[in-house]
Amino acid sequence: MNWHILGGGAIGLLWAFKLSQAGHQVTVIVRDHSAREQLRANGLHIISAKAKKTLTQLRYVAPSQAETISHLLVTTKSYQSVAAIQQIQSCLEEGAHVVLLQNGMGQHEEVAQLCKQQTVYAVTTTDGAFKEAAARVVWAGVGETLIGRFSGTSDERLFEDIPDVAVVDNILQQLWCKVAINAAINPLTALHDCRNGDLVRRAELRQKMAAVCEEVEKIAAALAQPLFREGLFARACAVAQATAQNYSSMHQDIHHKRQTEIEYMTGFLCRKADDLGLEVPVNQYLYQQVKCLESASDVGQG
Ligand code: KPL
Repeated sequence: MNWHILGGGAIGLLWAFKLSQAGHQVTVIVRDHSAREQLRANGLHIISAKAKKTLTQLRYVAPSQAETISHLLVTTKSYQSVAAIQQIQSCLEEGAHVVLLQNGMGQHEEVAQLCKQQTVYAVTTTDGAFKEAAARVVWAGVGETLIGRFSGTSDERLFEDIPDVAVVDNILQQLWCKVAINAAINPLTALHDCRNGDLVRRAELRQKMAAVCEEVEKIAAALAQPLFREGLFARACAVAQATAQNYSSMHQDIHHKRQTEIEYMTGFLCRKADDLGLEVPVNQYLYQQVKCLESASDVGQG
């Protein structure tokens, strides 16, 4: 297949590597001129526990240089999805496959509205990767990736040739579980400037996380959306414990003065609560506080 990847971050470049290893042709659409030039000049370096590889056969283009697109993988931040797709929309074939591999919820509906002629898929992953430089990606943790159709009619099965990927029928359920965990962990770590593990270790933060989880479960229950059998709080504690030394993605965004994905995590859940007429004061408060942190640190917009 001929894949285009929108977003030259760590996950986008990691997937450029995975798809190309599986024999696909890959073009990465990179907005930033200097990152694009470095990738073209030096190739892409992927460093994992097992191996170091340099890929020189990938193509890197600016959004304005994209050609016809049949398979598009979107790995931008959730809040950039619509604007990024709009930039290349005239290149998207009718019937193309648009795959969203991102944190958060809410952007899938927005993209489905934008891509009515295409089939939209959603993906969640627990792969861990970070960029050491524009053309160097460290694949820190090999995780599991789940993909499922979100809208459209195609029954083409994607990623079957990529290791550690499962095709699922219930991708919405997976997205809900992920967003619930993110809502439990990310805002609290950003506001209290702490590591994930502190949410379990410090009694006052543990209590706050319990309150967040209770509200999120109330929203999910009102939508008949099952979450975790053991309960959201128990699962959130287990995830915070398993990633105790990490700073959450929202903590890192605030630390680096970047826009956060709050609109597509807690914001998404608060909007659902609002539609249902449910009060979720703890989540509303965290949402407002993270927005305040973003404006106080004068974040860059995408
Ligand atoms: O996905 C995460 C994130 O940081 O966005 C968690 C699971 C909270 C791990 O840090």
